[in-house]
Amino acid sequence: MNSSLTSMKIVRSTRRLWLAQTAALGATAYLGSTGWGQDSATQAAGSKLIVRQERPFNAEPGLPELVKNYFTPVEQFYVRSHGDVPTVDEKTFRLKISGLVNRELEFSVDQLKEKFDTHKVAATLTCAGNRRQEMSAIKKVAGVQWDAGAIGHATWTGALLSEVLKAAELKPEAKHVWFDGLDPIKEKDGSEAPFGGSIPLGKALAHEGRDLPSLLAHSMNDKPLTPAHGAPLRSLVPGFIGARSVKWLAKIVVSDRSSPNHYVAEAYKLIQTDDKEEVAKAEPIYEFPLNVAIGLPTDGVKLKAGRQEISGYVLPSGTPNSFCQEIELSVDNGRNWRSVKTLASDPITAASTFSWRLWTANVDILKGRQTLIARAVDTAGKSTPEQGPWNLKGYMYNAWHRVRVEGV
Ligand SMILES: Nc1nc2c(c(=O)[nH]1)N[C@H]1C(S)=C(S)[C@@H](COP(=O)(O)O)O[C@H]1N2
Ligand SMILES: [Mo]
Repeated sequence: MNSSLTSMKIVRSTRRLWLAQTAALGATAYLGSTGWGQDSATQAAGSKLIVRQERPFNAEPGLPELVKNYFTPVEQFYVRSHGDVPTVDEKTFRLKISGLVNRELEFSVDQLKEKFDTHKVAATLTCAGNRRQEMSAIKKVAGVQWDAGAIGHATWTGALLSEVLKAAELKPEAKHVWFDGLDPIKEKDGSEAPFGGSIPLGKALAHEGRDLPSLLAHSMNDKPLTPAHGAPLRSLVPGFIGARSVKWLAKIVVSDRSSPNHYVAEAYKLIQTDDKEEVAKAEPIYEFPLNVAIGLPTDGVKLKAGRQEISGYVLPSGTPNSFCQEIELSVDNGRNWRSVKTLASDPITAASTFSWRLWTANVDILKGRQTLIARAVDTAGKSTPEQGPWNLKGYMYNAWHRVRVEGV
């Protein structure tokens, strides 16, 4: 393994001749949207998710199950979709790369596997709307009302985005990389557009040090992506909000600016009102923030007074070089705090920079009502705030996580 790479290189490709060929742009692989396709229905039936919205399908695991596994099984991995799962025929599917490149390229998934080295990265994916329920309790926020389960940790396997971009030969004006999915989303005005993401070029090319490489991933937890999670191909951008990891990825455009797609140019911004000027001025959200949550017990439960095991997750921020320094837990609504250790079994390596850690603590639950609180501090000096702050779309909520329980 090349030690400068923080991902694990699995396969060394020997076929390099393809660079001499220029790909011709062929027919689109999009076969239309069938809504509840058979695969997604089967997946939903076999899954262990709390459905927040049937259509489009949005679901998250129960928190006690979520915090049991360092690698989240796919049946327990949250699904966040803005439209229906598109039906994609892998035989005709092509990823096309265009824009500020000297060579427009196009690949089937098999060609991507043949022509580029295969890398595996462990990374946590989390929705910017994770914990929106709590922000909504401050002041109602529209959108999927997520508890703290719109997060999951997996391994992702595929080609390095940086290598694919290099093969396309970037022009000097290149500054951003756009991703377009194959799921057409109906806008209020009746028009249809695919879900899209966008990341700065620096992030797209990152492949060394503390910044993990972005992937064009075809597998999750060593199995081909399921339809709900973006089969046959998605971008996977470690450290960035889930919205930048575009599912059913069929088109990459290199540009001098960020994508004009609604989900970059308007949605996924921290705003207080939907005033057009305010929205236009705000920057798209990229990195996710430091976050900590209690998974067990859950809010509102009764549990036996006495010694109890509490467990949860902590997510470092997506800023390279900042790590979670301390998790603190209070069982008396914030009067007393104690430090909590993450599980030693969770690997803490360069290759897991943007990965969550799980933690447990044994605490004494008293008879009667009490509030458990978790908070965290990182090496960049950032801490999870006591409250809010609130924003119109309910993004990036990382305030102290409070769980009210009753000891009996
Ligand atoms: N094409 C497409 N990609 C998408 C989305 C989508 O609706 N369409 N949702 C995004 C959002 S907001 C998140 S949080 C993640 C969720 O990925 P998952 O469903 O695999 O957990 O996918 C992202 N990629
Ligand atoms: Mo999301």
